Amino acid sequence: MSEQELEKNLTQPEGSYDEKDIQVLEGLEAVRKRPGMYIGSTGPRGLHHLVYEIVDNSIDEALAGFCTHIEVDILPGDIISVRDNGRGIPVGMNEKMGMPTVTVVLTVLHAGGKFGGGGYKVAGGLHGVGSSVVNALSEWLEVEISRDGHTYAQRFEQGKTVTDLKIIGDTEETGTLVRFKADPTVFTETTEYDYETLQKRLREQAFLNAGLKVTLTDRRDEENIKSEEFCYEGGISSFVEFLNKTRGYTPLHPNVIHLTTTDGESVAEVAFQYNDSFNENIVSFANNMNTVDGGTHETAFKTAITRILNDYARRYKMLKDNDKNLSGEDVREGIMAVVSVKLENAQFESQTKAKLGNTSIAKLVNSLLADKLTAYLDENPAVAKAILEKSINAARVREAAQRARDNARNSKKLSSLRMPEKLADCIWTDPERTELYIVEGDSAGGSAIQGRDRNYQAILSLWGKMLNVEKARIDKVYTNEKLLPVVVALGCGIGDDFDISKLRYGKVIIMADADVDGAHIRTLMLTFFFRYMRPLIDEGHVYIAQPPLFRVSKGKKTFYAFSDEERDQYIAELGGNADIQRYKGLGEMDPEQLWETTMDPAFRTMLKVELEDAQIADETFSILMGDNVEPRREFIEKNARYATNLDI
Ligand code: 28F
Repeated sequence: MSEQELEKNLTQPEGSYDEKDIQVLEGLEAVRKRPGMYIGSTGPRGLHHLVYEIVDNSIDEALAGFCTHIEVDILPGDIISVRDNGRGIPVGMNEKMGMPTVTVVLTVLHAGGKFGGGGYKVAGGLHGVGSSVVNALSEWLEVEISRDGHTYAQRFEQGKTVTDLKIIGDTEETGTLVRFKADPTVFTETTEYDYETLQKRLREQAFLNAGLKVTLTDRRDEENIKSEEFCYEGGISSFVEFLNKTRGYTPLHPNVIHLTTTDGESVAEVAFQYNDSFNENIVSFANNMNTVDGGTHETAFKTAITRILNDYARRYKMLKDNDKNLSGEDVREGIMAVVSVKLENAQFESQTKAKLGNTSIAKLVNSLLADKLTAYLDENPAVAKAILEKSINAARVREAAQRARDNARNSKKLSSLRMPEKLADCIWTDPERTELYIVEGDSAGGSAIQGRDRNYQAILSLWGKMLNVEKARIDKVYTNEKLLPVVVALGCGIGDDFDISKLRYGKVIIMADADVDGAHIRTLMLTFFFRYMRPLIDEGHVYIAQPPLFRVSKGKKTFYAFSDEERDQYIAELGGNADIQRYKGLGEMDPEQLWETTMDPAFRTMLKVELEDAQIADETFSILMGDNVEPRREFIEKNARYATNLDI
């Protein structure tokens, strides 16, 4: 399009406000009035969704086969820049709207937004509908289109067009560049991007789009620019390898099993590789969106793989005729799997739009596995053997755990009739009002028993050798001297037997020393709750007590400090030289001090344990508590910023 043509097209008689402009303004207003409807929230999640919406459009251009590289930059001031080398959003005049197509794409609110279960991006590249939403929620947004020998530019502020589309240069390149600054009056909590959050999402998109190159660069600190490139020819097979590697798992068979099939516009693709852990990890996607709550595709995968592995075990006499079938849980022990489906008119359930509802795709996943997994196992007997030996072993252990549970139940160990001798119970019995402090060691336990309010505070002193549940199986839990008392005291069972309605205390508070040993027991206890009593955490019953680190006193005045900074503040307030007592352990505090500083609800500060992202927790537990050292070292180097100056 020539300059003259462009000029001619853009001039609109002054003041000719017509229904098209009103449509644009009403759309903007709708988004700015209820942003949560379009991006989920205006908190950090919603802020990062702005980036995903723009990147998704580049991904669509890649799906259409025209884009091979997407560059995401975080610029100083938390300005986001996304560039793709696709065809470039068309700049021709859209007659109906009386403005260039690119302006329509960026300012007209399209029906069926992402959260309305928007359509599937078919190979033709039905581009996502999020650009106009991002534009509306940005303080400013600039777009540069390279195509037809020119580079065109246009600027918007809070979604309103503030410049005409104009040619700013000539180029042989093609592509789209979008730069935007999130509107701080909308994102009032924060407009600061989290590098790891973007890294996780962009890496995921690179895995899901084999061969697509995605780069992420953080330029916020000019002295320390960080850049990473994600490009995986192996697609979701590489994804499975990555997930096993980052959790420090050792694969049970050398190659990832990768199966795919298409039926018209629908695609079903699975990749999985078993590992030496006892955990089940299945990550599923529909149209490249992570279906955290699963859905028909994931359920179909689980059902099919259980049936096919049982069939194989029977056919090859690995299960005798009178053996019971392997359960879904047995078959999925140690599985690392990615299920990715693409379909038109994807229907998402659950308020977070993270559960796929289409039943048609279940048939496709089922037939994919029935045909191709069976064939694969027949052709790779060594792999089949490795997998089935693990599943059959898991079944044996499950049966042993069942027996241990039954025995435990029969021997009344688990029944609530007899509480552990180490439990100093409280008087009230209403879980809404009672608390259980789980305390490491008898001395701290003693102080807590004396210092507590016995009406509603029960104390369980832990003792004996702790079990690292990450490396153990469920039957070991029933016979572990440190964990069994916790299970009995809480009263709600573990694993499949867990029943939150039987919980005997409303708050379960882990109170351990502020040193490395305390951190260790805290992590082990949290791992135990995470693996065997997950609703306890999900429903917000688990807390971590925060004992003071220092006692600062001078004359009659005494303060308790919970950090180095607080200590120094108190010293200054007391005019310099004060007596400082550093608490090495809870046992050093007398009961009154322990009550005043750590147990009195009127004064104490406690951390409520919430699993913002179960996947991150799962990965963290596996790395920290698992067998392999390498991933743990990487994790600590990456995360433990103060590991060096721990004064042990
Ligand atoms: C950094 C963000 O948004 N890239 C995009 C394209 C390419 C086309 C397109 C987009 C309106 C409804 C047609 C070009 N040539 N990156 C991006 N690249 N949108 S968004 O078309 C949208 C038009 O459908 C494109 C031919 N067909 C499509």
